[in-house]
Amino acid sequence: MNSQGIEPVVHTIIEAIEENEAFLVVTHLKPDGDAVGSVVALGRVLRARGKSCHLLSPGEIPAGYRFLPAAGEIGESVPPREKWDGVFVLDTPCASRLPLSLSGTIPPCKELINIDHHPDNKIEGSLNWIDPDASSVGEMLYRLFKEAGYAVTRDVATPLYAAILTDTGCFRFPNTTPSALMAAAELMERGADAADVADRVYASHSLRKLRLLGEALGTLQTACSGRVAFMWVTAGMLEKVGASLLDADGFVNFPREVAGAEVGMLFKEEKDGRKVEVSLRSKSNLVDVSRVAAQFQGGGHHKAAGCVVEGSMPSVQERVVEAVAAELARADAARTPERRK
Ligand SMILES: [Mn+2]
Repeated sequence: MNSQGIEPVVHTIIEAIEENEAFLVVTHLKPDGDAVGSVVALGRVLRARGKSCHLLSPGEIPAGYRFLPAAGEIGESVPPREKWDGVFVLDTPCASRLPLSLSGTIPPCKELINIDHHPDNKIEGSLNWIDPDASSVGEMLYRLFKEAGYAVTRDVATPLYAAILTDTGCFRFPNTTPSALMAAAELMERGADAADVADRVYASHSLRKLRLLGEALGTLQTACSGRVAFMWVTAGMLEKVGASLLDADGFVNFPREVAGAEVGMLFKEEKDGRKVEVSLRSKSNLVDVSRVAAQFQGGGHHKAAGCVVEGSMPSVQERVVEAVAAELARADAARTPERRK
């Protein structure tokens, strides 16, 4: 596969890399494997091209992804500089998801290069490459590196592979496309060790994380005649097992795995007990959970979305379950208009 299907903006991004020297690479708060893997891979490629490059930490990196950056590879703050040549914003749909150290603003730069696969991306870069069909930003970067003829060495292939693996939920989610699998296979040929990455991400859980999962699974329940499944994590549970909210990363997949559930949700109570973070997953094409998240000023994709809702755990659950029920009813009505009365 060569230039076929490559968007023109990719060539402009490659030119922007070649013509400039100093880059900043940022991604979203509460980083996932795609965010961390993409930042690390791009940073390594830029440095291999002789560019100066600063990678900004998006906050605490979940344990499963900490093997991706080398010690000191990601900085905690932005070094003072009047103007960057290029700022890359990766996998970040809106400025409110930028690292807190940026206070919602992107530092001044010649080129703001926005690379994402969220369809609702609202960052206005000078160069915007948004591909909602891409499994992950990792897959997009791999395409870019190949198009540019940049060397994808093992230390680049591994974080890109991890990005694709995690954003496709171990190649199980609907974004597991032929091109995602082909990219993953090619990254293995370039040195990514699939079994090792899977072990580090999925089979290296701390005891406290698994104990927290035990607490959370105890709350699992269904609503809407089993079409919605959800569970929750409270501040009390975190205290009991000595865990943090980061340890609940990925728990939303358990309600999603309940047979018959079309929507899976996880409710996480914030420390002060005043807000609840809600993760929503849709298993069917029918229900678009980003529509529900948007009602609570959140966002995301058709099948994966999230929001933070003010209120106590029971009241937030009630409101969000109600909104999901309404969305199910709306989707049902849209599917079978002939049965509507
Ligand atoms: Mn992503």
